[in-house]
Amino acid sequence: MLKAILLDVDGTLAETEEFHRRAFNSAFAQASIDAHWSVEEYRELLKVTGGKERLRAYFRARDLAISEHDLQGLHRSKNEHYARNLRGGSAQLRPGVLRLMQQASQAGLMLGIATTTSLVNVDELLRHAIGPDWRQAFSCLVAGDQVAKKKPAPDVYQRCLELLRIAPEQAVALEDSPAGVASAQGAGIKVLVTPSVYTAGQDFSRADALVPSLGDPGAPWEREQPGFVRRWVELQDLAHLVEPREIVPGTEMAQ
Ligand code: XBP
Ligand code: MG
Repeated sequence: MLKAILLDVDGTLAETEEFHRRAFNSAFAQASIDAHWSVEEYRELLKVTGGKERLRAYFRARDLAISEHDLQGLHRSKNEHYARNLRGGSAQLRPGVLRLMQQASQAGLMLGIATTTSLVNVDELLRHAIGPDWRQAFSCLVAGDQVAKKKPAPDVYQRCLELLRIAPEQAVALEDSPAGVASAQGAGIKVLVTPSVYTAGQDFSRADALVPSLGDPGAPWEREQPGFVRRWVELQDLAHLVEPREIVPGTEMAQ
């Protein structure tokens, strides 16, 4: 039986990666580092999960020396710009996120966060999108720096399962990236994918379900999606990922 919905943050709860990209560029400029990440370059760079890891990989690939101390400082500066960008911008939750969260709570399901991003960034986003008491909506929150390995490793999801004391088949993960799919499935959890602007068109053939967004009655999908009764994701659709609909013998071929 479904007991928990585990949510990725960047790209899944909200389209935050553009805010991150601009913040990286502001941090480079502030530190007089000759680097500027374009949208196309950032799409590739996102394959390295985690902001510090992304910076490290970028400098290493160009043989640019940067001390660990300076790298940590650059990442902190990026997060400060990110927070400022979010405050000044319009970071909203993606369609259907709040509705499904409310439906899940009303149905007695637990909500958890399993993310690669830093804790300060989760706080910044959800304080604006949900309110100062946002933390109360979640039974667990595991961020990248709290585990040994970030996504695509299964660590964040495994830690969520431990904290919630549930089995993998009692949870469903919501993700937007192939690394997120690998991470959740590595922990034995079924995944529904809603690609984000930065992951659209990537290979999601391993996802357990793939839809354009969670959708909403006020923002339905353009067309029906196989396996979904409405033009948005209902709580029942997530429950069916872990408990497939019963097939009554002899009715499989019925018209
Ligand atoms: C996505 C990421 C993050 C952000 C930056 O994480 O890869 O690294 O781009 O975050 P998720 P930090 O989708 O799992 O939330 O700079 O805070 O690491
Ligand atoms: Mg993501």
